[in-house]
Amino acid sequence: MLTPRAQRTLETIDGQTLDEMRALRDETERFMLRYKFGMDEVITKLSILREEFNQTHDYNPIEHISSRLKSLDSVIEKMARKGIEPNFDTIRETITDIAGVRVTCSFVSDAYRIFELLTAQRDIRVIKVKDYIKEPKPNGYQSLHVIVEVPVFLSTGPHPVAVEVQIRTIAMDFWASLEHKIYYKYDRQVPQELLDGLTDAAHTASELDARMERLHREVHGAPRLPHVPRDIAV
Ligand code: 0O2
Repeated sequence: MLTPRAQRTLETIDGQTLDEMRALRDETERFMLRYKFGMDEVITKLSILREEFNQTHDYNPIEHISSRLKSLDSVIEKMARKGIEPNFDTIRETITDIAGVRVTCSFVSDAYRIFELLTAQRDIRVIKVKDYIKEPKPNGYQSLHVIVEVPVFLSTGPHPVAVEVQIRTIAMDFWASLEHKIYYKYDRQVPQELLDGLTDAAHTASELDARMERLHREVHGAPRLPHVPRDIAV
């Protein structure tokens, strides 16, 4: 429902401007849809790996897969924060996390294995890797991030689409979701004591990951996972 002021503003818009607004809306929808398709492709790839592992190796390195498409508001906010030009080409080149997929694994070795299996696929192009497991952020955040490009085949031909994949353990994910909630609860002004507590908890989570993996190996032996052929044929 429009406010009276918005209604009056709308009435002052001439036909040509209205057509331009509609065209912009349609282009924005098409732009966002490509990210959804790219995201769906990556999810399918990961789901296939998960099912195959279950069937063939009787082992499941993936606990959970989730995804999200950045809202238009968040894209605009990031655009403003980065000071980039408001056009689709620049957004495509600069904002590479519009489509996001998160993979939660049981163990750290699984996170790296999934990373290798995904990025070895021939139709995947790795754009950027940020290994916050090897080098955690100062606040303690751990996760393996990779921006991949996948071809989305539309009626107009193939369109490369960037998708951010975050791969982490259950413990890392638990920490990150709590930290995220605290961050927003305090409107980014988190008291130092709480920040210190979070960093400490991140170390505990990391130790837990190491202990759980050691225990797992004691029971099951070193993981008997398949060799990753580079450049897996499609
Ligand atoms: P949301 O809501 O998850 O989308 P860049 O894109 O490279 O210019 P950016 O975005 O800082 O810079 O990249 P980075 O460091 O790879 O972080 C991207 C995403 O990782 C974030 O997206 C978060 O999801 C997650 N992340 C990074 N650092 C932290 C952290 O300290 N705590 C938590 N909880 N998550 C983190 P968004 O866009 O911030 O949020």
